[in-house]
Amino acid sequence: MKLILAVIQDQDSNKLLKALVDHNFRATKLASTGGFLKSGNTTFMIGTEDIRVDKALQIIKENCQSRDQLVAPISPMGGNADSYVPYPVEVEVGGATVFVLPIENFLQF
Ligand code: 2BA
Repeated sequence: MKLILAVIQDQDSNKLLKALVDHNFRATKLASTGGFLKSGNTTFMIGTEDIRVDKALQIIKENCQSRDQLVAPISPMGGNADSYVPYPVEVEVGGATVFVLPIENFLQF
């Protein structure tokens, strides 16, 4: 069994959740925050059998798209000086950042 952790953009989360449930995957949706943009994103936890991992990855790939996002200058008053960016920068935020982890035990009580 594997645990898939997928960090995706909020805009894709409902579509992805529906597609996963339609394909009989069990998933948990968590509200998360990206360390770089410091804005909200969504993390999915999907526990599944090894043989279904590729199907889950395919569904994630098909339902999550990358987008360019403009990062506004951050006031040095609002954050620490290390992260101060004096001008707007555009970053491409990926459709999904995915980790596949082995599961030692899966228990439900
Ligand atoms: P954020 O950390 O908010 O990063 C958003 C996007 O900003 C990234 O998109 C990347 O294009 C850019 N970025 C991140 N760190 C950067 C840096 N030090 N310098 C320049 N640009 C930088 P993605 O790479 O597609 O990542 C999207 C989100 O996935 C991230 O949001 C973070 O929440 C998560 N993520 C990405 N890599 C991760 C990792 N190795 N571990 C844990 N979470 C990760």
